Amino acid sequence: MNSILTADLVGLDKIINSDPVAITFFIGYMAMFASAVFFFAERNSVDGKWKLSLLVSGLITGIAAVHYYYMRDFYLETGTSPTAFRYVDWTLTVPLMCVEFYLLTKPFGAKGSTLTKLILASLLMLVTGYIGETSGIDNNIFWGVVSTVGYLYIVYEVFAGDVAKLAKDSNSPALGRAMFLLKIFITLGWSIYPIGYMVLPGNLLSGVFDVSSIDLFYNLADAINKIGFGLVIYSVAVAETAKNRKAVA
Ligand SMILES: *C/C=C(C)/C=C/C=C(C)/C=C/C1=C(C)CCCC1(C)C
Repeated sequence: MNSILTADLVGLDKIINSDPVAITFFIGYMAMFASAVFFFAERNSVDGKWKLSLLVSGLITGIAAVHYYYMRDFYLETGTSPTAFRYVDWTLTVPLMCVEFYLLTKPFGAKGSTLTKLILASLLMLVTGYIGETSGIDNNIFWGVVSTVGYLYIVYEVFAGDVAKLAKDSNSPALGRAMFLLKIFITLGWSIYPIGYMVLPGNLLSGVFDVSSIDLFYNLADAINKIGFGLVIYSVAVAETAKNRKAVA
């Protein structure tokens, strides 16, 4: 009887029987999809340079929506974590988030080399994180530490490196506000990922949480960082657009 159930029916069954991981894949997919539509549609209501920022937010959530569609199916079919899909998603969307940081500071003189450094650091973080998740119990702490070096470099750039210096010299209240929030996302929002990673067998939090909760951490963090950060940029864009239009009128 079970063999005739498609992934979708199995999925509905699991969701009805409240499998929290399945539920967050399902909600994550819907939320990413709706956010992408929202960011694309709202491009028309903001001024020039912000249109590109909203386009990038739409791409980030749109790419995530497609991956969540497949990750949800993979999880429902196999009951295991869709690690490879997860890292393909991040390898596309994290560099795009670096582009978001760059676009915020570009009007104040950010250089392409800053963007390159951020992207290289994020690739180091993700490639070594993937090796750690797939290389087994003995090595995941080592690769997690290497990955954290890439993460800490990005934190450094935003708090004390090029990005921070440009924001400081800009004297722009709007950028100041965006930077304040960006720092919260990078430190608190992004730190949820390494906590999820530490649930892996052999790592520091293994046994404290069920191993399937790794996907709960990642799904929660993705919603906060992809949708939440997109909304923050959106609110700054709307406020700046209104201010400019008032100044012109
Ligand atoms: C939209 C996706 C985002 C913002 C993903 C961010 C991912 C991280 C900040 C991952 C960080 C990791 C570490 C710092 C160490 C352990 C391995 C990772 C890859 C989970």
